Amino acid sequence: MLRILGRISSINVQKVVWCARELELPFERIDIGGAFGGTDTPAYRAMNPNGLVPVIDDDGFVMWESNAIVRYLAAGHGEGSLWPIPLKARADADRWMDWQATELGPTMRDAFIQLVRTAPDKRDQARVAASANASERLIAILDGHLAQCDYVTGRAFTMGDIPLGLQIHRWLGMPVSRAPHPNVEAWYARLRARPRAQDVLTLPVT
Ligand SMILES: N[C@@H](CCC(=O)N[C@@H](CS)C(=O)NCC(=O)O)C(=O)O
Repeated sequence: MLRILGRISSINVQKVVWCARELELPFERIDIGGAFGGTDTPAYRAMNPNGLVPVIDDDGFVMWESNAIVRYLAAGHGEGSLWPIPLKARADADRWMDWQATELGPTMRDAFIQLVRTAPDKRDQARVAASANASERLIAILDGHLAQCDYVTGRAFTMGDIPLGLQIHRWLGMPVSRAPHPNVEAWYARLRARPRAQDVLTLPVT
């Protein structure tokens, strides 16, 4: 059976859990990382030398890096659904996954760390403002894109929606002032209505 190693409070673990649920894959998740610890042991480092979560063990195939794991599971079990068959649709899903990992995620990180993981009296408001303002500019790009489609690659939900859906879940769960982005909000509501998103898109942002 698929084993997912990582605490569920991690956005990167949430991607893998949501993907596995969408694909109806049975899995076992083990709490590792954060307050649970366990990422410094030689056994864990042998699986992931970065000492980060998530890691999967799929019948002996060990893999780290969340978006790559989502692609692996989608390719193996979701051809024509999470894994679009037309090359251009798949490239489009890939593009939005990479944009989450390299642009929106890192841009939002400072605001998240300061507002959610730092005591109010220790917060660096300048970092919050810079991160939040830059995030707003990126979310406006996503909003413009979603004006033309229901999901990031078009009419159907794909793997491309998973990392970004969770990033926007984080944004909407943070105590930050936000500009309205009606197309992003409508898309997020569509994601939240998915039965297999229930256990992740309802998690508190911590
Ligand atoms: N690029 C990696 C990043 C993984 C990562 O940063 N994981 C964080 C949690 S979101 C982590 O392991 N933090 C340390 C911990 O939880 O102990 C991925 O997408 O899998």
